[in-house]
Amino acid sequence: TTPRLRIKCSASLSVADPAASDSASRIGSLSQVSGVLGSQWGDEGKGKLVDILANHFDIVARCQGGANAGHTIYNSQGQKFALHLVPSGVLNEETLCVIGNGVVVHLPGLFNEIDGLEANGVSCEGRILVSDRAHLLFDFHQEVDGLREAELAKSFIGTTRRGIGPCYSSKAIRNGIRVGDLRHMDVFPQKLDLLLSDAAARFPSFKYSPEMLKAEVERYKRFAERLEPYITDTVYFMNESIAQKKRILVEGGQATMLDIDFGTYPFVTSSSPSAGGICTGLGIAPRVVGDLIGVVKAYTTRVGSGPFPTEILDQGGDILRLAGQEFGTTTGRPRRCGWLDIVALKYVCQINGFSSLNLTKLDVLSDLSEIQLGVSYKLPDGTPVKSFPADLRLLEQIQVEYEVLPGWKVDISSVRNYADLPKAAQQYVERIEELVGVPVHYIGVGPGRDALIYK
Ligand code: 2SA
Ligand code: GDP
Ligand code: MG
Repeated sequence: TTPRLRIKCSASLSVADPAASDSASRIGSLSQVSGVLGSQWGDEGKGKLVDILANHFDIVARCQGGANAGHTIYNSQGQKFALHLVPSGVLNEETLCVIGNGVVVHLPGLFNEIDGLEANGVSCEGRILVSDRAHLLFDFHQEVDGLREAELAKSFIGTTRRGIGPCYSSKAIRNGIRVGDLRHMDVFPQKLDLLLSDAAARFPSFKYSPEMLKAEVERYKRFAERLEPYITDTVYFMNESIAQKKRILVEGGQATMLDIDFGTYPFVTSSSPSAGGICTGLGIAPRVVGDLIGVVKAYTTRVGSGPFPTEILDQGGDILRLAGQEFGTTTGRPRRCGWLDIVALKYVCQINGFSSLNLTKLDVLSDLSEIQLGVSYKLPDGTPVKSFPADLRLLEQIQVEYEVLPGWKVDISSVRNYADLPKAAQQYVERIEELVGVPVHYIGVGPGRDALIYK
C-alpha cells in the first residue's frame, strides 16, 4: 500500500476567536521537525498534546520504547483510546504514523491495537509504517521480564512486565531479531532457537521445548505475512520526507527521568526517552530537529520503584491520585504522587534543550488551598545540592526545600484563555517559568482535546 501523504499548511486554523488565533500562531511557529517529550517520570499527558498537534503535521513518529507506553487520548466525540505502540497521531486520518528503528515491537500487541482501532472506526490501512530495523519483542521477553523482577525480590524495578528490558538486552548483546528478519523465514527458526535457548539456560523455570519453537515459528509466519505491507526502510523514508519539507512530530514515550543514561538508574526503562533518542531511534540528523516541547504535569507522579524526592507519603498523595485519576494506562497500577520538582525539571530541561513546556493537569490542583513547589535540594548537614544527583545513596538523604504558593480554589476546566485563569493559577505557572527558565506555551485543564490553553 502506498503511504498517504500530504504537505500540511501549518497556519490553516480559523482565527475567529482569540483562543483559535493563539493556537494558530503557537502551532504554526513550530519547526518542521518537532518533538514532544516527557519531562518527569512519564504519564505527563504526552499523548494528548501529540493528538492535538498531529493535525498540523504530516507524520507522527515514535523513536523509542514499546508497549510499556500508555498514551491516553480522546477524540472530538469524547471517545477514549489508550495507545501503546501506535503513535498518538492515528486519530487524525491525514497523519501518517511511523514506528522507528529504536522502538521494540511486540507484534501480537501491535495487531491487537490496530484491530481495536479499526473496530472503533479508525482506519489504519496504509497509515502505519514499521521500521525494518526495529527489534521484535517476543512473548518470551515478557516472561523473562517477570522472572527478572521476581529474582530482584524486594529491590524490583516495578517494570510494566512488557518485556522491554529483555528485548533491549537481546538487541545490545546482538542476538536480537529485527522486523526485517521476517523476510527471511528460512533462518528465522535458528535465530529464535538461539534466543529461547539463552533464556532457558539462564532461568531454570523457563520452559522451552522443540514444540514451543515450532508453534512460535508458525505463528510468526502468519505475522510476517500480515506485517509485510507495513515494513519500511523508515530511515530512508524519514530523510526523504524531511527533504520534501514534510512536517514531522516525534512522540516520546516514558520520560527523561526514566532514561537509561539520565534517569534514576537502575530504576529506569531501557531506552533513551530524551532528545538524543530522537536521532538514534529514527536515523535523522541532530541539525534537522527543531522545537522540543517538554510535557510537565503540574505535580509529579511516578509508577514503579525508585527515588522520588518530592513524593507525598501521607494522605495528600492519595488526594492527588484520586483527583488526577493517577493509575497506570498500561498496567492499572496506582501512581505515586508528589509536588512538582523544579530541581529535576531544570536538569531535564538542560538535557533536552526544550523550547517550550506544556504544563498539564493544572485543573487537578484546583481544590487545594496551598500548592508546594520543590525548589532546591540540600544534604542533612545543610550542604546545597546543585543538580539532580546520580548517586542513589545521596538521593535517599536529600532534603527538599519548598516554596508554598496559594491555591485558587475554583474550577478552571472550562477556561480557554490565559487571561481568564485565576490570578493564583497564573502566579503558579509564571513562577515555574521563572524558576526553570523555559516558557510555558500550553496549559492543560482537562483530558479532552479542547481543554488546552495557549499562552
Ligand atoms: P519498563 O517496563 O522496563 O519500561 O519499566 C521500567 C521503569 O519505567 C517505568 N515506565 C513507566 N512509567 C510510567 N508510565 C509508563 N507507561 C504506563 C502508563 C505505565 C503503567 O502510561 O501508565 O501502565 O503502569 C511507563 N512505562 C515504563 C516503569 O514504571 C519502571 O519504573
Ligand atoms: P502519557 O503517557 O504522557 O501520554 O500520559 P497518560 O495518558 O499515561 O496519562 C495522562 C492522563 O491524564 C490521561 O488519562 C490523560 O487523559 C489525562 N490528561 C492529560 N492532560 C490532562 C489535563 O490537562 N487535565 C486532566 N485532568 N487530565 C489530563
Ligand atoms: Mg502513560
